[in-house]
Amino acid sequence: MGVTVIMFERELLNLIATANSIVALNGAGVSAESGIPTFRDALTGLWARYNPEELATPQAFGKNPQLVSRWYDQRRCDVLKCMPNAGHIALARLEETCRQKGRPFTLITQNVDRLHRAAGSQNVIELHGNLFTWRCIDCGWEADESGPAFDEHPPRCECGGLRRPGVVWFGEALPGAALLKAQRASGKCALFMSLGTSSVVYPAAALVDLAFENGAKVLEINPEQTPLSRRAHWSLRGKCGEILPDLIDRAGS
Ligand code: BJW
Ligand code: ZN
Repeated sequence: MGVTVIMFERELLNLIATANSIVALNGAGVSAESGIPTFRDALTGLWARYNPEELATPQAFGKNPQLVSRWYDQRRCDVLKCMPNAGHIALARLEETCRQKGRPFTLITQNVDRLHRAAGSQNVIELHGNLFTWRCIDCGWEADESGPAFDEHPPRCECGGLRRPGVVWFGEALPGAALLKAQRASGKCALFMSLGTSSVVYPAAALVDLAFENGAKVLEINPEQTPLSRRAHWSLRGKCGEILPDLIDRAGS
């Protein structure tokens, strides 16, 4: 088994320990170590011949609602078997430490798996919705459905309309209040952490620009290079579940 040894700069540790406002923007890589495939990972089994970017659209749902509904139901069932990993837990701990010290900490996630809540994070901004909320495309019915798989795909609403997952597909607007909160926090933070995201999906990928404009320092953690890597003040190559706990421990947070 490989051992990741990362030397953290004192400035970064100090910033985590003292920054008066921290934002963490998370992507699928944060949940990878919980066993949840990243969004752009090759799909397996039945889904191997599909491109996730083509399934996550209103057009795909309109064209083949059964296929899209089955894909989301499969993912929902898979996620229910997964636990938060060390990265999720470290972020929940950092939030708690910041809360005790009266320092604002904002966790913004693009993930739809709700694992941050399961890890104990209290304030999570879900930019792309989540897999557990469903809504009717006709009457506006909306509910949390965390139970077993449905028999019918897509599930039918009492009004006769189709129910769809409460996630944000390509071409759809993000939830306005969540986006505004994320933009406000990003625009006034001192440290912006971009964790486990490919930084290619907008408007989430533009939040870091608000942080840069405000003079914030930017930390990225990702095993791969991304479009943000060259611009970040620190771009650490590795897994969030390995780097984050160590980083937060050493910062004394
Ligand atoms: C690890 C790791 C480990 C692995 N540790 N790291 C500006 C420019 C260009 C295009 C656009 C633009 N503005 C808007 C667009 C269009 C579009 C877009 O961004 N397209 C780009 C792809 C080009 N955006 C939209 O359509 C958005 N809507 C919009 O803009 O609406 C405008 C509008 C306004 C008013 C009215 C109407 C419309 C909506 C975007 C919605 C995104 N939805 C999805 C699906 C959610 C549901 C689902 O899960 O099925 O969200 S797409 C998908 O991408 C998902 C993710 O949340 C999101 C981000 O992906 P993420 O998290 O970065 O995952 P990956 O897989 O890409 O990367 C994982 C990373 O982890 C990798 O880098 C690995 O290396 C790393 N990793 N293991 C740390 N252990
Ligand atoms: Zn309905």
